[in-house]
Amino acid sequence: MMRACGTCHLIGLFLGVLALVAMSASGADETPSSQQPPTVEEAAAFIKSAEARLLELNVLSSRADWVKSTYITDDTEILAAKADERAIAAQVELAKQATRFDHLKLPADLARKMMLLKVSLVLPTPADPKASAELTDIASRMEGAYGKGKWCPPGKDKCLDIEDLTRLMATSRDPHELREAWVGWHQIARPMRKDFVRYVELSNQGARELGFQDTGALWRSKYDMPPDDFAKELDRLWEQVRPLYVQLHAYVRWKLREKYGDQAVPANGPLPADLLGNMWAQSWENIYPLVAPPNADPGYDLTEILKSRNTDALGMARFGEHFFTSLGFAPLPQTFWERSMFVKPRDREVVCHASAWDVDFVQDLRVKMCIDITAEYFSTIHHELGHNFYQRAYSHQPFLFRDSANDGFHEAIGDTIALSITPQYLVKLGLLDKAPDPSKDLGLLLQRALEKIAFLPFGLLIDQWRWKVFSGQITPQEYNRAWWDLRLKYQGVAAPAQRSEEDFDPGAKYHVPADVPYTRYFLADILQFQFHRALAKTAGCTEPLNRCSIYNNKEAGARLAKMLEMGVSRPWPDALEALTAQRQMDANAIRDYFAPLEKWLEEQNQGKPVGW
Ligand code: X8Z
Ligand code: ZN
Repeated sequence: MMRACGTCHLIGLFLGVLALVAMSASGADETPSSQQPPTVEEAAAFIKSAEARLLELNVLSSRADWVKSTYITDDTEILAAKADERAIAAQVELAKQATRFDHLKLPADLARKMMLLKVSLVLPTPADPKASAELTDIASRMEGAYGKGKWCPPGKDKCLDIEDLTRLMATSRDPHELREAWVGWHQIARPMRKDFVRYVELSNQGARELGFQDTGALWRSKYDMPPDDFAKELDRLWEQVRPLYVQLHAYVRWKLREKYGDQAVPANGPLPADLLGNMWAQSWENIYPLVAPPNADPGYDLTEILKSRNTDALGMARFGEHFFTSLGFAPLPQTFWERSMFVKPRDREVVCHASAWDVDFVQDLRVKMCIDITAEYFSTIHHELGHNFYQRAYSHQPFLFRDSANDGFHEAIGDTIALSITPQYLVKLGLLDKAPDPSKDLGLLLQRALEKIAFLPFGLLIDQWRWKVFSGQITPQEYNRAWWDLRLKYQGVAAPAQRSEEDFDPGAKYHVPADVPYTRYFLADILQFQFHRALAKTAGCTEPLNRCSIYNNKEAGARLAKMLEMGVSRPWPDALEALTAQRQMDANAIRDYFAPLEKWLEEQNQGKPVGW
């Protein structure tokens, strides 16, 4: 139903309790009053033809989007916008027609498909053709603007794109250089602000025509529970993990003070966003060398190993595929290797932000990435392949069920596999001679926490901002201030330079101009540890969770496949239960995984300020 990541706005399926009340009143139900009440047979025929029509239109828009994302020009942007508009308009029309069957008692599968059809748009276009075209044009243009974004340092002849800047943020320890790069990149978003304001207006209009209060309400309705309950569920999960985040934050703060000085990093305050090894301060693993525990360093660096073995981009993808085949999944199709984009082309603009595609919704699997040979990209390729293996696993489902149980599941699969990249696994692959002894686990845990625990508040806050923007609680005059308020509140991070409402810092993060909901990554961060714990148990691992790898374990593979094959045919708690025997999302798994580290952090932080 969707390309995972990237261009997910077409039909990001979502489930849940629906407020389509306004629909009939808005004239959506065009059934003449003289007509007989609809029958179950009519409902079945309606869904059958809807699925065929949506499949055809979405394949076409996938193809147009693929070309646009791998060759950004004015023409490809327009062609993609047109194809997207057609597919979305059809979906909107069908969603409105489906209300005709609202009062009919339907078999469970059919009822679920009706519900999915009605609630599945991420970018709801208004019925007015002019407004609809304007909205899809804007969406296409904003993603293109991000893809083309560059910072040209004054006095230098080379402009830097986000890949160059990602490398710089990851490796530079020069605070002046880091700040310049940070400020430079954030400038690319300023011109997007006007488009974004209009995008909010138009997509809200579309959401209201579908009976939702605004686009945020639409986005929250996709989780098999009332939207307000879902928001509360997020708060509950965040409260479960916050104490661990705060400990990590405090520890990193005093290490950064040691490195950059008391002036640069306040004792009790937020961390400067440019000193954390990542443009968005969303994960901090690149500053591991600055914070590594004494005597507990694992003593190897995967980036160095991959580079010294001359691993290339394709080789990285082969490692990822190999993990999945070791679990019993069939190898990727030949077309995957022929049609994917693994490296950044030299001669054209592309959207480098990694994404995974299933262009024909059956087996035309592809990734689109600009791979660098680093440990970070080693994880990312596993992340992307998780999407592809999920897509293929549910491809035998009817069209409306071809999606993940909820969007957090889609994001969690590849990451779950990446949790199995343990030193013992690297030894099996021949990448490492000897696994470090258990006394070094602390270093490995800290490395992982810098990636996974640091990410949690970031994963949450992007949509906390967008939901308020869609609801009007945050107005365009305060976009940027509200953004930094949330970054302070959740992450305890501050802008490294003066900001104003001339800036549009949210736009410097891919998923905002690309219209990709972000809460899914927060959910995935929690879910992947639940999945890992369950699969490790299936594989018979009795060691601490960070030492468990499901590599080569066919039982774990079969259990995973069973959940993936369900697609979105059942409410997500059913899918979760199939894998984990739990029906609730539960942050205890991630807390348990990091428990030894948490204890150590608390000891380290004794007598030091905690919080901001
Ligand atoms: O966007 C992604 C994936 C594609 S779905 C590379 N991620 C988020 C991000 O980069 O911000 C994965 C982790 C979070
Ligand atoms: Zn993803």
